[in-house]
Amino acid sequence: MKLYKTKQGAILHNDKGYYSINVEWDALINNDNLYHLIYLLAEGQEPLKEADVLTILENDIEAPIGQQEVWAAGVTYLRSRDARKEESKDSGGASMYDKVYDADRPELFFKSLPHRVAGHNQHVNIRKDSTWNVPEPELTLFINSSGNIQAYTIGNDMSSRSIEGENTLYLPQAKIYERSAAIGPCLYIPEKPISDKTMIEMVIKRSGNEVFRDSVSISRMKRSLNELVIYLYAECDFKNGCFLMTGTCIVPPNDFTLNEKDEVSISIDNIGTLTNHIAIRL
Ligand code: DO4
Ligand code: MG
Repeated sequence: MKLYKTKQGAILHNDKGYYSINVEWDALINNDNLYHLIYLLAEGQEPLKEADVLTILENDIEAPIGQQEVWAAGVTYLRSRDARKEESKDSGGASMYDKVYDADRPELFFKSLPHRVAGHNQHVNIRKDSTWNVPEPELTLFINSSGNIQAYTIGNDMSSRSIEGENTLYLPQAKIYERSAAIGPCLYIPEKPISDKTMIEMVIKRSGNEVFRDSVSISRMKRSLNELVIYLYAECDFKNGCFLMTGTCIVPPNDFTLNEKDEVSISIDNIGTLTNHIAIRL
């Protein structure tokens, strides 16, 4: 099942059609059995007219977030470790990435407050003081306040590789700024945890032409999703639940940097596609 947050409220899509769910977003999603709850809320309701819903989904989708914080895991794939070692070799930070890749404790960092998060078809920013900017396509978890993974979405962990590479202590500036995170287009709420055969694909277009495409399976992740959640929840309470981006395995070549107006589309099996346009703040 997919749950969309739109300007007209929450819309559920299951194999029988689209249904309107009339409950406040945070109260709705912070549930211990979200799959069964929304199944029950849709039961007995008339499905919405598909043509109307498709117009709403085309124009009015919001990021599927309320009051939640967004966190991120780093260096969870070999590809990310190697790219980071390369970018920080001149600043002396490279060995950090080997250490964290092999350590018991994962790298977890705060990524965003909800007001800085973009949704599907909205813009994300690159920093004016950064010369090397990339999107990071990441499977993203919605974990409820009890620490259970209830849903999955697509995340874009926008990153400045020039700032991160200059000094590892600059990580918060490389990662946290206005519209440096996107999530969406919906929450995917399966009955069982998603398969590790799930594929992530990213396509970048410039002036309508494809300039980058790559895809990977989440089975290449070094750590389990539950392990990341256990560390995140060890000493933090999240009263509305939280989102956790689980790290990237797709890194464009070193001579690639995003330009204003590029279009980034990230697709994950069963969830859909999150598209964002690249912008620079005035
Ligand atoms: O250590 C820096 C950030 C890592 C990251 O964002 C990732 O691996 O996805
Ligand atoms: Mg990342």
